[in-house]
Amino acid sequence: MPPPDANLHPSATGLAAKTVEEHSAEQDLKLYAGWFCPFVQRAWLVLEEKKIPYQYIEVNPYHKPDSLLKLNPRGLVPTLQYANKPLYESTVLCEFLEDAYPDHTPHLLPSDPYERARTRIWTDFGTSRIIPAYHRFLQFQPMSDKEGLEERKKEFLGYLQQFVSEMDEEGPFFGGKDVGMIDLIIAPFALRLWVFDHFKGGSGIPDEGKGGVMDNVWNRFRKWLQAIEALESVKKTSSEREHFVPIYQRYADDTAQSELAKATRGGKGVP
Ligand SMILES: N[C@@H](CCC(=O)N[C@@H](CS)C(=O)NCC(=O)O)C(=O)O
Repeated sequence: MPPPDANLHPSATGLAAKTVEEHSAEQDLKLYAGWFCPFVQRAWLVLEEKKIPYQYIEVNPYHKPDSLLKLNPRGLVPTLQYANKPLYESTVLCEFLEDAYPDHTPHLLPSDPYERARTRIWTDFGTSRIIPAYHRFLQFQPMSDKEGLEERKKEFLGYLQQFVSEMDEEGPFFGGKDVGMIDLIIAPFALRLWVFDHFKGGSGIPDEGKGGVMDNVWNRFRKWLQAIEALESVKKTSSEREHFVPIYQRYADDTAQSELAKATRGGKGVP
């Protein structure tokens, strides 16, 4: 059984490769990253949106070089080195960048305290409900258990609908016309929704006009996703799809499942 990184392309591709190159010079702020990782992309998007100077350092978190383990004993990406001190956990990093670089715009949290708190509630909902349900759906096996697969899909779509219902009516972003932290925290996972089409027979998100009573919600979701996909920061941190396929291949392979389950029980992160 191959390890999770057996087919891992070693570096970013496409526009992301150019961004990596532009950020290869030594800087005080260092992002230890894996090009493929949605948690990395959260912090990377914040760095790019706010134009904070940083050095991008590609590491393979499944091989955990000493340089990474010294900063983060769990050896996960993203890890930041700031003034020679370590920081990790993607949502913490995003908030930290907002706090530590107050002169860098755009500001990504609402200035109104109520809206700021409300954003945190729904960011937490994303992290504690949507993303775990997304992974349960993606990892579900065996594919022959149609009922089980349908249940996981329903769970994921239900949470996503709840989240979308909380968005500003006009948008296009969660809080209105400007992109915010909450958008950047959820975006990396939304940008990878195509993996469900590839490996799980579809995400279940209905095509335009096919959402029945939920059509408004799905239209709002589409508007949000289009705005996310159009962001320069998203383009500049996205690698070519073909290199993601081998990483997610193990989620399509029944025989890979028991090994994957073992790996994830051991606290291993999933891309
Ligand atoms: N909760 C962490 C998750 C980070 C994570 O799971 N990263 C994966 C790559 S996408 C990783 O480093 N995996 C290595 C491993 O599981 O040993 C965060 O939000 O930063």
